[in-house]
Amino acid sequence: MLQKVFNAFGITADINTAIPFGSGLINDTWKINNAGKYFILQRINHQVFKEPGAIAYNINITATYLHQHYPCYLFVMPVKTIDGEDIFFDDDNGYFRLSPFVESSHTLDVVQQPQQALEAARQFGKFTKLLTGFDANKLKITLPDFHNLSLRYQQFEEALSKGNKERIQQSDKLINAIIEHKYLVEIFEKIKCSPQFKLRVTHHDTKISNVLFDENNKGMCIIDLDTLMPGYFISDVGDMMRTYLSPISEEENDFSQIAIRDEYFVAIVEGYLGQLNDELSEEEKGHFVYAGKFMIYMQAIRFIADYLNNDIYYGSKYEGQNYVRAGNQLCLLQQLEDKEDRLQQLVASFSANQFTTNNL
Ligand code: GN1
Ligand code: MG
Repeated sequence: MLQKVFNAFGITADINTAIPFGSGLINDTWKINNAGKYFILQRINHQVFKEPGAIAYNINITATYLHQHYPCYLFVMPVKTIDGEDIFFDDDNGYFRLSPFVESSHTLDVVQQPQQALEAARQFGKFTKLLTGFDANKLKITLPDFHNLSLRYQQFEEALSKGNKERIQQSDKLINAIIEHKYLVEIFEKIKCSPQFKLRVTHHDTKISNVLFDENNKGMCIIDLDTLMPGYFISDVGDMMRTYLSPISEEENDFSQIAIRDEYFVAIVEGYLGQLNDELSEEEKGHFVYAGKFMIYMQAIRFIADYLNNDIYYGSKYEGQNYVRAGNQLCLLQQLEDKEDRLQQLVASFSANQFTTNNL
């Protein structure tokens, strides 16, 4: 499968040098050693991203803007094919994109120190901040309604009426927990109508493995711009909370290990507001903890809906994997709710004492 792709990008290395890389659920990723130069090759999941050209378009227009206004900003630009295309399309195997592997960079799969969360939050905040002068509406929508919680809830209801009957019966506890938290959808509905909430350039997938770190463990830049779209800050802050706060991931089935680590929350606040404190409205900052609840809840809905629909989206490596993931996320949501007031106070006091840093 990869030989044609290698040829298209002018990679002369043996295709066996392509090593599967990372742990993403949607795209396939390989690391390639082409005569000592490293690249990251990705096959874009065309079932999910119906218009891969839109991803390339978004990358090109943001790169152009950043290059003009912030020439020192490290932006990992994909490599073109020999024919000058952004993406290689192969009838049999789909869409492929190649990026240089940034020398002396590394990625992390798990957040193990608050400092790593701080660096990551700073990088995601910085990216949105540098693009505040760029009209987010120029971006193409690569995944329609990706973080539209109202629609996700409807999809969950649809799964309840049309999904696997046996699984529906067996999931009643989780289903009820989702229904009991519907107030989170109502808050989202208000956000969508509020002039206090702005649509900005938003990454929409802020997990730690989408940040490049240098040898001194400083954040260098962010990667994986597939879901770069106009969005609300709650998407980026929320997914950081969802994936950095707990010591264990969405895959863990021993829920007793799930916890909200305050010091990681503080790191996210400091990193993100350190960049965007002046840009976010008071109303937005007042929803900082909501951001985490929003993303965790949405992920729980997506996992349980997928389970009820026989795992057609996320797939599963063992029976009940998406059920476990949904339960895990609901447990995390409960823990965040338990600490909500205190965490939101931390945001208020940080925000009041902090000015946005100018050290770009
Ligand atoms: C998917 O493929 P990956 O792991 O980067 C998903 C995210 C979810 C995540 C959960 C396009 O991301 O929204 O948060 O799984 N991406 C898409 O692990 O659906
Ligand atoms: Mg991704």
